[in-house]
Amino acid sequence: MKHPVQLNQDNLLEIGNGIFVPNYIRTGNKTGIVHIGVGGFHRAHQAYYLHKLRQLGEATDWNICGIGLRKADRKLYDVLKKQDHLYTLMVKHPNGNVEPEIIGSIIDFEMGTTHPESVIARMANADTRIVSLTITEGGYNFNPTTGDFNFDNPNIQHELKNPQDPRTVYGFLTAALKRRRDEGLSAFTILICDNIEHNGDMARKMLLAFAEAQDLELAKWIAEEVCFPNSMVDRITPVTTKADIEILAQTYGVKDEWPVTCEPYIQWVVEDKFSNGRPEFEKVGVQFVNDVGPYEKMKLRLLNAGHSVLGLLGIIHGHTTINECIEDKSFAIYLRAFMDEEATPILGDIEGINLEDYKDSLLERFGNPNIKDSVGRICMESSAKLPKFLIATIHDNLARGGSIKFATLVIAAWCYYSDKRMDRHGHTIEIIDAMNTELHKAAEKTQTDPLAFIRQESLFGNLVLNERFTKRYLKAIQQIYTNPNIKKYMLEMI
Ligand code: CS2
Repeated sequence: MKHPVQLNQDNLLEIGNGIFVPNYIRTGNKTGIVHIGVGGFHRAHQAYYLHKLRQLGEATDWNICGIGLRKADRKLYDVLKKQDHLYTLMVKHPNGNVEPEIIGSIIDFEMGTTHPESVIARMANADTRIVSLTITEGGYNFNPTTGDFNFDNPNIQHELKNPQDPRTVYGFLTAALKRRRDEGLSAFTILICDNIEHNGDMARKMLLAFAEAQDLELAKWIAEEVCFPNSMVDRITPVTTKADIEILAQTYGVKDEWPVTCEPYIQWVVEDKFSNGRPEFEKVGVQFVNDVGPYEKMKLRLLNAGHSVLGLLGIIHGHTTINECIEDKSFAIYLRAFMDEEATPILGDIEGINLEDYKDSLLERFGNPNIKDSVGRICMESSAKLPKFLIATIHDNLARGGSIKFATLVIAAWCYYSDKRMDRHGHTIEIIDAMNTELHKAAEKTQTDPLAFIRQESLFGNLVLNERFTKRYLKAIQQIYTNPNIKKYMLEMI
């Protein structure tokens, strides 16, 4: 057993005896990318791609400055400051191998909650040419059914009246863009890295709605100058556990308080539309295309929806991880049936992609026994995910007369989960969701009003008015509420 060495710039040489460390100089360089929302995903994906590029001796001016706009970001901010913004990426292979690598592409971090002016100044700095975001599917402040910007949010109201005191991404982005315009600087690109169909177009619409309400002239300038490339991002990144931190210390001798774990697979497909240049990411495998739409849809409706299918059914059954679900044959077969019969028909042909191979690869990735992605992570924030991942597919299939039975059971399971907050054995489930209270309130009415859960219009639109859907849904609700042995109903369908 090695004595663990604290991860920081001074100790890199010593740490580098055992594992890969950055081979490039990290001080005195520009931060060309400002990234809002430095979670595990950003660190396993975009920051990793940039690190690869820097390892090739490229992209010297494109280092990342992380930004935290939530109080909860403070913990990572403190850890990264202590580690000179270095962290370990632990790639977990299906055969049990773990490949740790120290990533150095993030070189600075600012907290908007305590130092808003520093964040605006950083974004408005001439060196900044891209502002990228991973603020989760629920972070964009729009109504999932209408797609309209939510002006009722008190933080948004505050920012509209006090542009000098921003709180959300919208306030910060407009403050920084205004400063750039006033100083005669060119705009930055806004690059969205969250799982939302047409994520760039959506962000453009939201930012313009906000900016128009704040400053019409500025809104016009943003509309003309800022590019919002759509992009599809992909890498499964489970939540870091204590065991990961211990393995890293004991086996590899690295004391890192917050490493990131991920699968070997990585993909990024980006629309090649940038306001102010970009790193040559194609040199490290990023695909630049004219139309990301088909790739986004394929990923959201197969991978992300597939995760939710396993997550919600699995959590009620009592499975704890996604790979445990795949090891359970009935879950694997059910998932494949959902993909083949409900998701694939709405995707059509995608140039250069063999959907059968893609689905095979998803089952393999989900089954990676080393990754141990918890069903809890997948079920987290379902209210922000399901409208985009799964409910959209139900709407599409109702319109085309396609199958809806596999997805409908998942919606009924979601209702049961929100109502009882227990698995089928009666074990408590902790639910993390911005709409937790509303979901619970609606779901607990199910006994007296079986359609109560799907009457939530902002999530389901007008699904409650569709007889074909309600008939299926009522059957599933009746089954699960009589006996939550979910697998029984899954088996009846496959
Ligand atoms: C998952 C995603 O959040 C979820 O429910 O489906 O985080 C998924 O692991 C990533 O999008 C993979 O790229």
